[in-house]
Amino acid sequence: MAKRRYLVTSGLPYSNGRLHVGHVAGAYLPADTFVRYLRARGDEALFVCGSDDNGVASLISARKEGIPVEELTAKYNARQAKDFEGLGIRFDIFGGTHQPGFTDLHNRLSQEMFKTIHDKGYFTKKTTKQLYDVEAGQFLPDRYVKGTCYHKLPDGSDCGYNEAYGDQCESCGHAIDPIGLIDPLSTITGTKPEPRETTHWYLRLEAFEKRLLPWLEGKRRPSDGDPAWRETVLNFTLGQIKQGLPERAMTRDLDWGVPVPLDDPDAAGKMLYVWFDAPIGYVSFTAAHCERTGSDWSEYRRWWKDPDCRLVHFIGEDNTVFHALIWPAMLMAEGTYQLPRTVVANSFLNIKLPGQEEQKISKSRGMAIWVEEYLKNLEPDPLRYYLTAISPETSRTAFDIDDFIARNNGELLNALGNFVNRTVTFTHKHFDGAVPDPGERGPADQEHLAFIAAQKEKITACLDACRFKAALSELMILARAGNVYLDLKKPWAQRKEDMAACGATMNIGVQTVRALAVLMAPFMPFSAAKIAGMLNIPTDGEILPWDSSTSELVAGHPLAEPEILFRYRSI
Ligand code: B3M
Ligand code: ZN
Repeated sequence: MAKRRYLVTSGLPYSNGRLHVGHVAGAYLPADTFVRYLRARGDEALFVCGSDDNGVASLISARKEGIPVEELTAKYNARQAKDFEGLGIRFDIFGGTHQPGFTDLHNRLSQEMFKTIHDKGYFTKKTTKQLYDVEAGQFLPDRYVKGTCYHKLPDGSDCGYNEAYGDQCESCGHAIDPIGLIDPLSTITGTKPEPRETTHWYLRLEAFEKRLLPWLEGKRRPSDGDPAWRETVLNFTLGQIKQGLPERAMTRDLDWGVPVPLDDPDAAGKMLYVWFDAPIGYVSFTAAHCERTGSDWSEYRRWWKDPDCRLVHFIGEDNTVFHALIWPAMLMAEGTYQLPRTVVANSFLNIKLPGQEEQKISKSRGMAIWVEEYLKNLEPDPLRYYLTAISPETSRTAFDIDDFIARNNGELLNALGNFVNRTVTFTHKHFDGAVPDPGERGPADQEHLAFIAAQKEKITACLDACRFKAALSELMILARAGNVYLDLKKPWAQRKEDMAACGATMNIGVQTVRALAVLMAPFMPFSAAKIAGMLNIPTDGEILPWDSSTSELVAGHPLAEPEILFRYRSI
């Protein structure tokens, strides 16, 4: 297959907190797995991420922690980068929309895009009343206002829920216009905000409905080898377009962010909406990467504007509207960029502690499994394995501690680790640590080799379709088949009667281990590298070429000493 070129992004984490397993399962691990697979296949891929520093969420957290917002975002940017490193999630660049060394380029590219869209007439300038917190000295973003819901229920009575947020009422489910809330309160200062007039620039999304609709419809069956988009993403976005896309304000009254680049007194002191500049982070970090690797920053065009490059976004499902509607509309409005080829969205992860009900992850209730904590005690691969095995690809799933331990012991240790270990150990003990002669292969041997090839094809097809959970399950079928094959051939008995037959069995055992090492590398890179070490096979950098999964190690090839792959765990 001809070499392809991909730009892969993971949703930019807000730099106002630590990462938990839900984040990892949503936007980061599947993207890393995909990139590793592409590279193993021989494709060119650039993997870009960085923190989402601007916007009000960082300001509020900085206020809570009592530190300047620059310090807060730098702190969490560094901690998140370390978490990713520890999990083997290897971006080519991890930038930040307001990190030293990135801000200038980021602001310039963001402002350029805003200007272009503005000059093409896709913004409406509008003055409206919004809630202003006098004590905090700022307009209140929707999420930072609470009050009593003003909606009527179907039976005509008032909803009256008094904890409704400025964007949505969690009791009756209706969208809320904060200005209509009864007895509004600022969640920042607890004071009553007052309505004040303010001017903003609204992106006219309706102008793109006619282009977005067929573009998204086409993602049910894309051409050119791209995967079909998930139903959840398509149903949601197409539904939104059918309802009509309202215009959305792309500027904010804030003193932290990317300044609005207009020569208009009404724009003074305003910033771009964080969801306007955040996706441009993907572009500005690409440019920063080009600059840092010796070419010119403007080389980002090769990744963003050349139709040969495939842009793939991995995100959490709550970011769907921004990546599959608003961002493509921004790109259409700007006019010189490629549109995303694929948007892969995952649902959320719940948590189930032993003996307790399944719960939503919640920072405030302390209900989360933090990556930092996990990595203090445990290796990355079992987490990568588990999060892929339960991946919330089509709906919410739960991180169940008992299940995590059961799968570690039952699947990684007993099935995969045990197969690799018994094969390498036996070969050391009885064949001087060299791949035995294949001898004459019988039907069971041929069948097993054909099975390896068939599993490789299945795993490949699943990965091409971004169905990571299914791909991993096919991998484990191969690991179990390895054990079944050895149990059937009984090399420990063969050894006593027919050393050549025993060698033929172990030869196939070793070929299976090799296939597993290559095919598991995108999922569990650390363990794959260990197995590659035991098999003494060369890696191209960290890469085990995908097709080497079915090319045989020759008789006489020396193996290295076995190593422990996975450890038994209990609570
Ligand atoms: N910062 C992540 C979130 O909503 C958000 C992603 C931005 S991607 C351009 O949790
Ligand atoms: Zn309500």
